[in-house]
Amino acid sequence: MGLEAAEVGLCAVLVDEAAASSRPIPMLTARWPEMTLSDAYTIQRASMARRFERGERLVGMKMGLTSVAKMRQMGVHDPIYGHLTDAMRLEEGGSISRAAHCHPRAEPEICFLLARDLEGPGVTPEQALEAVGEVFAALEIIDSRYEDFKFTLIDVVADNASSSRFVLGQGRGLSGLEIDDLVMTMEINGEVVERGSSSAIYDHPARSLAAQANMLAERGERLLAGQVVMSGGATAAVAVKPGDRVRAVVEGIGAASFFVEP
Ligand code: OOG
Ligand code: MG
Repeated sequence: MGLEAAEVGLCAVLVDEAAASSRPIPMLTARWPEMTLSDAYTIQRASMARRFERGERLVGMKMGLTSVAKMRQMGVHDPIYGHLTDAMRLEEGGSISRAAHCHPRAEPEICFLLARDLEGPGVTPEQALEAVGEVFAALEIIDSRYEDFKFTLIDVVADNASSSRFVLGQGRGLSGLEIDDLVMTMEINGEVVERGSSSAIYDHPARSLAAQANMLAERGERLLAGQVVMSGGATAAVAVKPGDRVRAVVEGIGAASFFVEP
């Protein structure tokens, strides 16, 4: 049992309009308790289709809830994915407006740029790494469209995994770099607010990338050369406020930063 096509369409409008207006909405499952996880991914795609109609372009994907820190913080214990568009990309050092968000939070991540297509099922972390052109220290700005930043697994999937913006630092190749246990920190206004290791990202960020390819295969889709994939927050996310300068540093890779307009 799941939702009718018209209900899927309505849910896509609700999350899309909540994002566009920065006005949080009640969880969709409160109104549609029969919604399935498959419905939620269909809603996610329908909401993305609305963005594409407005001229946004798909530039990649993101994994979420791949670390224990994030699962604990959100009370949701299964990895999920979302879509990233060109409009979500913030240039390194760029600024966001607090008013354009519901309740923004930042989290330190590692991002991959694919040099080759990656198609599941059955992609291993080793195969995933072979498709990578560059890695980046990254920050994700998540902004759940649900009231109080509270959701179930199904709700957060329908809401494109809380995706709002993402920032990439300088990229580098993988040669001479092991990414399984790099120190990752997040600073706000020069103070370290979170510290972790890249091993927190699904045991290994490459395992997250492989999982992204394998999850897409369930819908007959694949990752394409030129796309980016955010592997998931290594630590809990932290709320940001006007005037904050946020910076993530990943050992051996680099740093990414953004600013919240005062
Ligand atoms: C869901 C998205 C999680 C991550 O990196 O774990 C995510 C959320 O926490 O709102 O992006
Ligand atoms: Mg994230």
